[in-house]
Amino acid sequence: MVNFHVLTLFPEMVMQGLHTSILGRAVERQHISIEAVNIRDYTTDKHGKVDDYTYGGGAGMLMQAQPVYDAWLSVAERTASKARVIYVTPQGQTFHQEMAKEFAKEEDLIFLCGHYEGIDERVLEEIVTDYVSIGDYVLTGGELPAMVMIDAVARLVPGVLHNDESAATESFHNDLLEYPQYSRPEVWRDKRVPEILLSGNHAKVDEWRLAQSIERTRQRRPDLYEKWETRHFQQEFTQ
Ligand code: 9D3
Repeated sequence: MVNFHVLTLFPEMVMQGLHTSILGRAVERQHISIEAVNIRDYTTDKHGKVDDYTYGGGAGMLMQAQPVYDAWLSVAERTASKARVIYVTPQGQTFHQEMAKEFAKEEDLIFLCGHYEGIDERVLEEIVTDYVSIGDYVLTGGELPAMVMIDAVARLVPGVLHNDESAATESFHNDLLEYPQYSRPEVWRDKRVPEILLSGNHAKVDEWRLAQSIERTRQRRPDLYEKWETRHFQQEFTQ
């Protein structure tokens, strides 16, 4: 069970996006829970304002510390005090699968989504434990990155996936891209399904698929291929 809490100015976006398909089913079956906390609900400003100009000048507005801190407090009061707070920001470490595996071990995860030019540094120093980005391109806010991370973490929580869609078991194959796959018909626009796949020889099929994975990775993702090769030869010469 992982409880995801998202601090955001756009709670509907998060809730709509994360309750469809597999994650919707996982919420119903109580393998995960997802809550979006509207930061605006916690402002003490009588007009509902959550942003203001930056000290020192410069373009744009900044999210103020008070509503962010009080939104966080409302969650922190209900969770273990040490719950990680992930600030999704272009200035963070780039999210990757190993990080998803680590996050999947936590009971509660609090995602903080920024808007405008960012958030007052003082509240970040107080509450944030992890600064994480999803890659080097510019988006309009942190909601989509938070949703991407939640999707990647949630599918690793036991019970979320069915057995046949289960997160692949650990092996050196994990550093390789998947092999090409085919379904009916046997011939489509004069293109035949590779003969080996119709042979019924499972050992030969496995061998062919591995060779395809290796070649595809070498061509499309030379960076991954190098990683796999290193691991492959390490495994061969240890034991
Ligand atoms: C317009 C403000 N920019 C100043 C040069 C900085 C900026 C702040 C906030 C740019 C984009 C955003 C909104 N993006 C995110 O909050 C974000 C993000 C992203 O844009 N790309 C990849 N990962 C992430 S995680 C959060």
